[in-house]
Amino acid sequence: MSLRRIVFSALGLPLLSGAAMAQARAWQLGMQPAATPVMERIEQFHNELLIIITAVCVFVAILLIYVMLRFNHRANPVPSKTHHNTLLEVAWTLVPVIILVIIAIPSFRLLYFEAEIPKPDVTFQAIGRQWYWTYAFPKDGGFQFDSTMLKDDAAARAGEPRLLGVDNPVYVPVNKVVEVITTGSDVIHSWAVPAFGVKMDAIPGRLNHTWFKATRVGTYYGQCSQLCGANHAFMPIEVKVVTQQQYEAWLAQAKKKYAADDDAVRVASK
Ligand SMILES: [Cu+2]
Repeated sequence: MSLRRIVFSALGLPLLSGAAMAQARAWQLGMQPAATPVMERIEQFHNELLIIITAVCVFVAILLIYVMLRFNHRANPVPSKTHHNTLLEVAWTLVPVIILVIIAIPSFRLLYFEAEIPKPDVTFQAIGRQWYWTYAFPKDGGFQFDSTMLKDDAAARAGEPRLLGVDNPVYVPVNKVVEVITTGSDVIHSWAVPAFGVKMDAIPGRLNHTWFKATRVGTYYGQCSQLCGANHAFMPIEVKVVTQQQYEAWLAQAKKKYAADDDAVRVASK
């Protein structure tokens, strides 16, 4: 591994300048580069929290060191019998409350931003199964297909990362609001793509909604994030973010390729 790669990875910088390849990297510190407005805000909130936490830690450390030096047995042989100080007690109750409120306000703002789905341009379903994903496009053509992990040798041949590449990735257009409806067909799974800031449980008998708007063309990887059985670690997610024209071309061929596979979905979407 080159020094440049180690340094870039440690700083969390993408090595590729053009199309993004979003996946975990060796020596990575921090999160994958954000590729959606939601993830950008998560990252910003995370950084703001780090500042607050660091300030609190430094303050408490300074207090501790002061107490250890100023009031140890040698420096202060006769301790005072002071107890109760109303001002101090009110202060050390109120100040943490104020800090928590300062954290809560942007936190709730972010939660609402994630939860309120803008009008979607594209909607697909991600159906978790033991142990692969099925993607359904009930609005854009009424087809569905399975997306299973590539074996090591097939991944190497296809130039896909090991344990993350799939046979049939899901395609979405860039800069468009994509709504993802998740559900499970057997046990609880979770559809999660770190660079999108998306992690939504896929629960049998229930439809969960989430969304993302990828702002950069590229390939984004994720994994099932809910322990779902023996092959939980081997049902990766691969999302190709492409231009609108490329998406429409994919849609046209996907309709032909997959529509005949499942009559039930075709009927349900009519
Ligand atoms: Cu799973």
